[in-house]
Amino acid sequence: MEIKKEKAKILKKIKETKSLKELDEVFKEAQNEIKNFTQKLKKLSLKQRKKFGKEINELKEKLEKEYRAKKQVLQEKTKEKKEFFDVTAPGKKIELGSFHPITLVKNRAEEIFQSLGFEIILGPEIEDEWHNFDALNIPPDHPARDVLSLGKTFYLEEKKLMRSHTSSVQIRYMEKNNPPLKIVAPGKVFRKDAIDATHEIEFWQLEGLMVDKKISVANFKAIMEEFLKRFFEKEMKIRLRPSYFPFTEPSFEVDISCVICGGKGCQTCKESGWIEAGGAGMVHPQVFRNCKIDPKEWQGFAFGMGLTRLTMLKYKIPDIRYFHSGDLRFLKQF
Ligand code: FA5
Repeated sequence: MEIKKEKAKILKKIKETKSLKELDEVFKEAQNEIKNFTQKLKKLSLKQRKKFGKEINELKEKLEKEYRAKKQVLQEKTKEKKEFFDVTAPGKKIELGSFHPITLVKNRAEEIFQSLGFEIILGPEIEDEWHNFDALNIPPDHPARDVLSLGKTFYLEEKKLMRSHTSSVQIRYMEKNNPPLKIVAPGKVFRKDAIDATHEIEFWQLEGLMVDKKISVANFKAIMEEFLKRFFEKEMKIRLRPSYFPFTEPSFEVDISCVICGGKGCQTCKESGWIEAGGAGMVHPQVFRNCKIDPKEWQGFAFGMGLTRLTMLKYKIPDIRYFHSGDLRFLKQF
């Protein structure tokens, strides 16, 4: 039996096939040929049967292997043909994202303060007690430092914490730099506040610090009014209310004339005509001493504005919870 000759013939044919249909035909033909060989085996002696039986099995295996391999090649080719690329078809529009409203406000605030000569400084979100509290003259028994449910600070392991305000950046900067200083530090802060329309547990603040030989509250008022005028693109009034922060003396809350009603009184400002924008004050002498700056020689103001609240005012967003909602209907408006 001329099995070897047949084998070479079959493999050559498979190699030459150009379509799946043709390949199947060659395969079937070869299978029939193998069947013929098997039938002829019966007539042979035991010794010959063993010899040719082995050869037939080898041929069968080889045929199947080659058939599968060629089939895959032909299938790939037809797939490629089907993937027709129409160069004249209009392109797919790539969906572009946009800046989050808080980022827009942060960028604008940075731009304005930079033009007023302030440097932008960033600090870490994970802080230690020294920079978030002690150096800011906040005593160990202050309610904000309470680790139990009364406190508003998120504590981590090894006395680390999520900063509860950006005032920690003031300390980091004053420790490393000598006055005169003029910086703003935007960033995220974290507090265990009950969430409602105006409170989140993660929100943005913008810290400001200006230290020089003769800095007064008048300088602060002028800078703040200029910033607000440019930010809201209209004349803004501010009002300083006496307040208390351990790291400033005197301290005050900064109110701005209501951007919704212009000061006449409305729902947003609870009919008062004023909206609270942040805290501020003259840097406490002890804070200067903690940073190795002589309070007899230097003085300055510091402020901490709620950037998230400022964003709500700028875009008239009635509820702070929209910011983290991930709702595209909200985000696509900016
Ligand atoms: C402070 O955090 C002080 N570090 C500010 C400061 C800096 C005072 C420098 C003096 C000198 P206060 O806790 O009031 O202050 O927060 C400042 C502003 O952050 C608030 O006026 C408000 O606009 C915003 N804010 C406070 N809590 C939340 C909250 N849960 N969600 C959103 N905004 C908040």
